[in-house]
Amino acid sequence: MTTGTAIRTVEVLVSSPDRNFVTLRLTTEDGVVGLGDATLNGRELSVASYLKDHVAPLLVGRDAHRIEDTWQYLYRGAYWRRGPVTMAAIAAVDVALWDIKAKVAGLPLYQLLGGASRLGALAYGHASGRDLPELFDSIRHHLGQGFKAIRVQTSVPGLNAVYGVAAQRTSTGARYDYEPAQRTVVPAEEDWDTRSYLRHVPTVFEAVRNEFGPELPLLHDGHHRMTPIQAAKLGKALEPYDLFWLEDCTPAENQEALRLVRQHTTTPLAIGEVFNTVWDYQTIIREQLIDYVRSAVTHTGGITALRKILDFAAQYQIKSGIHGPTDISPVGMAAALHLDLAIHNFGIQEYMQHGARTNEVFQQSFTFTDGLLHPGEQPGLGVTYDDDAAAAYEYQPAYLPVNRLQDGTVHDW
Ligand code: EZ4
Ligand code: CO
Repeated sequence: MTTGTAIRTVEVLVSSPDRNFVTLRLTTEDGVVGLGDATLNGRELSVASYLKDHVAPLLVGRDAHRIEDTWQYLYRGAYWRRGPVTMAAIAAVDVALWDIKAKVAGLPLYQLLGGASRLGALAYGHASGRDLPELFDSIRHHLGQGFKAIRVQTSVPGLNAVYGVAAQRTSTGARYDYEPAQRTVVPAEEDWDTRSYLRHVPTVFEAVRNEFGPELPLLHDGHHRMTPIQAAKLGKALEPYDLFWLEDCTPAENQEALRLVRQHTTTPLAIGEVFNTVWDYQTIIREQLIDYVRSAVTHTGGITALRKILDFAAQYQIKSGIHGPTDISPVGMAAALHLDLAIHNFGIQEYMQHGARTNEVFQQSFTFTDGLLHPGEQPGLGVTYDDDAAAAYEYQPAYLPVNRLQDGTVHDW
């Protein structure tokens, strides 16, 4: 090792511009800076502590170039494997090391991952509405912004607040950007009824197809709420509307549940935003029970680990659909975009746009043109962190909602 690439400082930065973010900043003896995203929505400080208390002391003096070795050292070395907190912490280190390596090479990160396989990454945006007119407005708004694929979520008659519908929270003024975490000291509660949902959703997709025609790729997120047989029923009911994918139809910790869903429907399935290692995918990839891998770089141990999952998936013609909500920081999004550009089995990239305050803290070089995202040509990830801007936005407790059935039973959110 040349001493210049030894890690000199490790900083864990917590800021809350539009929402909470945990960012890892590594600096080498030569002064090269690498950023990693360690944000775990609603549990941010646990990852910050994991990094500060248990990882930072192990990194100082290590050669920043040894990415694979550092990954294995942190994963195997902890003895306690997997889990969202551990894997978000490892991801932050991994992405920061890739950022450093690419900067030392003087290349945008995607060049180190094999170079560009496409012009850019097809992105989908989040349209939503309480009723059809509001939903149609939101779809038109996204089409106007250049989106070529749209996720569709709506309210369900009889329910007060449903996952994915921005307009339910008009007080924030965030008309089109659905932001589930709320800055409250205890989680907000939402209500749920699967039968009402199953009756309503196909009527919404029928209306959207009638209005916008057969070409537009449409996606939908079931957000872990159905049993396998309910998911099978929904997939079947949505077949006439030719979805790009149905996401998280079941909680999917039980990978075998997908066998039942798969037997009944040809609607493509996407799963994995809450998964954190390849082991969560072992059965569903090998048995070809899904079509898209939904993991975020940030929650799956970084570029090193997600690349391996996607290479495994590629053997079964399963494609990527990397998670990209606003709780993935611009650093985590940039990492996703470099991977999207380089891999062969790219499917689609989720793109919820960050707010103005977030963009002030994280300066970015990505572009969004004709529906395609591109990470830009700056060496490394192409993201810088502005400490002065961040200083104005201190951490605020925030939680994802909790879901209850109408009789009060806690349900998957
Ligand atoms: O609810 O990232 O597909 N996107 C999603 C997200 C998740 C949030 C949870 O933190 O399901 O909106
Ligand atoms: Co989702």
